[in-house]
Amino acid sequence: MAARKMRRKAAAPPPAPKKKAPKRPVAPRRRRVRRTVESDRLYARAKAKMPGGVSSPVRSFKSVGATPFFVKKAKGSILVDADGNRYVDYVMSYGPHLFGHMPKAVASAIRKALPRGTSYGAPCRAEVELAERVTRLVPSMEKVRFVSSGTEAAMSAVRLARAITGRDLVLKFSGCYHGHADSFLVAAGSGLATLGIPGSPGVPAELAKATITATYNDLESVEALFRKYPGKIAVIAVEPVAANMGVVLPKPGFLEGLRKIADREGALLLFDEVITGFRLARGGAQELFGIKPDLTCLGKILGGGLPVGAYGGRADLMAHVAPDGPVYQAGTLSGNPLAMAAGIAMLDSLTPAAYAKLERTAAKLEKGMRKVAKELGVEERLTLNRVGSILTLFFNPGPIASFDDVKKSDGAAFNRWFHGLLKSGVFIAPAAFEAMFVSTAHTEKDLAKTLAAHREALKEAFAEG
Ligand code: KE4
Repeated sequence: MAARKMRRKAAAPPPAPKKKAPKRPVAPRRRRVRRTVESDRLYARAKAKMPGGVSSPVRSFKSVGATPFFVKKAKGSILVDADGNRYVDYVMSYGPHLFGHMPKAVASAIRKALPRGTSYGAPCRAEVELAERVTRLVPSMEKVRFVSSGTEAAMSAVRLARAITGRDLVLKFSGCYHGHADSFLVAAGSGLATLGIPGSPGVPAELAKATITATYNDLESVEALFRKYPGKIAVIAVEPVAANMGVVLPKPGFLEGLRKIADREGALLLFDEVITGFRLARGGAQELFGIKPDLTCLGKILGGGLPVGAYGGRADLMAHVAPDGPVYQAGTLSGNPLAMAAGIAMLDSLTPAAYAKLERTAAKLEKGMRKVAKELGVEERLTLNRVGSILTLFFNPGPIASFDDVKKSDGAAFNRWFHGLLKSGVFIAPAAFEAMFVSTAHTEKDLAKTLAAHREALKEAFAEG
C-alpha cells in the first residue's frame, strides 16, 4: 500500500508553487466566551449553605452586579476557575502573595512542616524564629504577638492601647479599613464601602460612639477631634498608605503630623500594616516613610497565604499583654507551625532583587495603563495612584487624597472596566475600593495581556460615559 502510493507520487509533475494569500489585517484576538457552568453550579450550592455563597463579602461580585467564579487552582500569577478559565490575577488573595501563588520556598516549607503536625496548642521553634525575623525587619516592634488574622491584630492592638492609656476613644480615618472588629466598623473602607454599608448593624451605639473618624490626609480634622475630646483618645489608627478606599498616598507631612499629635496628646500611634507590611519595603511603610509608630499590626504577607496576623510594638507597651500583663488576648491557632513555616519562608525571600522586580513590574504596568488611557483620549477622566506594588485606577479626574474624593468616582464605569478585563482573562478585585496587587510572579506576557485587555475594557468603560 505504502509503496504503490509512493510510485504514483514519483510519476506526477511537481505541484505548482502555492500563491501566497494576500495578508489580511489581523483582527484583534476574539475574546473566548467565559464558560461559567461549573462556577454557577457551585455558587447555587454555596448560596444554599453560606450567606451570599461566600466566606467574605467582597468575593461575592455583588457590587459589580455579577456572580463569582469559583477557583480550582492557582500558581504564580495565574488563577484557574472551576470552568477552566484562566486569569492573570491582581487580587493575589488581597495581598498575601507577594511572590505569586504557591512560591517554591513557601510550598516546600509547608510540605516540610506538615509531617510535624498542624497545631500544637503549645509553643514551637517556628514561632520564635518568625518572631525574631519580624522584630528584626520591623524594629519598632520590639515584641510581637501572633494571631490568626489582620482583624484580630488590629482589635488586640486597640484593646492594648486603651488599657495602656486608660482612655476609650479610637480615632480612625474614613475609608480606612482595619478588619471587622466592632470598634472599626465605622465609616470603614474595603467591603463596607464596596457594599455601601456605613457602619454595620450589631455594633452597640455606645461602642460605635467610642470610634471617632477623621479625614485621611487632613491633619486639621485630627486636631479638631483632639480639641473636642481632650485626654480621651487612646489611639490614632491609620493605614500609612490607605489601600481600602483604593490606594491613597499620605501627603507629605501627614504621617509626621500624626506622630507629633500623638506624642503631644499622650495618645498611641497604631500603623495598620496588614497590607503595606513587608510589601512596600522589608520594614513596611514605616521604613519607607521613616515614621516610627508605637504599635503595628501585620497580616497577609506574614502568613504567605496561611492565616496569620500579628501585633507588636515597644517592649514596655507589650509588657501589658497577658500573661506578662493584664490585657487579655488569646487564640487556639495562634502561632501554628504550618503558618509560621510559611511566614519564615516569605520573610526569608524578601530580597533587594525581589523589591527591584516588584517595582519594575508595577512601574511598567502603571506606565502602560497611562499610555493606553492617553491614546484613547481619556486620561483626564482617570486617576492612577501607585505605591510600590499596589495601585488603583480611579474613574475620577482626581486628585484623590481622601475617601470623600474617592466617593466621587464613576462606579458604573469601573464596573464596565472590571467586566471588560474579566472577559479578557484579567482578574482584579470586584470592588472599586480595593488595590491591584502586583507580584514577582507577574511576567512580561502577563503585562502584555493585561494592557491589551485594559485597552478594550477602557473603551467599554467609557462607551456609555
Ligand atoms: P483580615 O481580618 O481580613 O485578615 O484583615 C483585616 C484587615 C486589616 N487591615 C487592613 C489594612 C486590611 O486591608 C485588612 C483586610 N483587607 C481586606 C481587603 N482590602 C480583606 C479582604 C476581605 O475582606 O475579604
